[in-house]
Amino acid sequence: MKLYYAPETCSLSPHIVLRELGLSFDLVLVDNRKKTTEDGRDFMAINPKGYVAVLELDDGTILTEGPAILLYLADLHPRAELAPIMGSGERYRLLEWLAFLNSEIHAGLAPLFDASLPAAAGERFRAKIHKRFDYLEGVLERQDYLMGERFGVADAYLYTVMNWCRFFAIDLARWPALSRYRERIGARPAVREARDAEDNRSKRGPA
Ligand SMILES: N[C@@H](CCC(=O)N[C@@H](CS)C(=O)NCC(=O)O)C(=O)O
Repeated sequence: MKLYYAPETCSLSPHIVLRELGLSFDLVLVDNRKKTTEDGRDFMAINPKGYVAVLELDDGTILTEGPAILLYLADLHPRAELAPIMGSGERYRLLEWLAFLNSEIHAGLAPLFDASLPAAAGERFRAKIHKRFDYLEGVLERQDYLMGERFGVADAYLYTVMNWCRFFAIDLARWPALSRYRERIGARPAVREARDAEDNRSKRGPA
């Protein structure tokens, strides 16, 4: 398998899950501005939507969209219990979380990367994100992980997008349970390995 990724982006979440599962995979660095891969290919030919994450299976099949990739990976090793099995009631709870993270947190934070965003619009996005974090704070005051007592794919996703807060001067200290959660997930060996690997490879820069 190959994971096409760009450092500090949402592709960190499937990267974490690949390592949590101990799967063998290659990382392919994408230059998101030039839309090229580190081995000189046209990234638009790999994902015409032009964004990471992309998972390429050994038979060449391309899978895009973070939530789909996360579920695909978790289902390769159901015994690791990073996602409830298909058909179970809990599976729908996980889908509920992935939809919330994708549409409310990921898509809620992403516009703040746009340097040309008018200040007033930025404030509206921030206010909405604050409300979503208030909600998450309430959940994480009662439980350690989004799905309850076990780490799972939704946690890899929330951890990844929450890390963007430092780029936008959103001080997580305002949400103590969320801050502790971020530290808890960040201390996992697979998470540290994924971050270190992206750091070291990106320092080399795209070829
Ligand atoms: N709907 C996609 C969005 C993926 C996405 O937003 N990728 C960003 C990085 S976090 C990206 O590569 N953006 C580059 C671009 O859109 O040009 C998903 O949920 O996976």
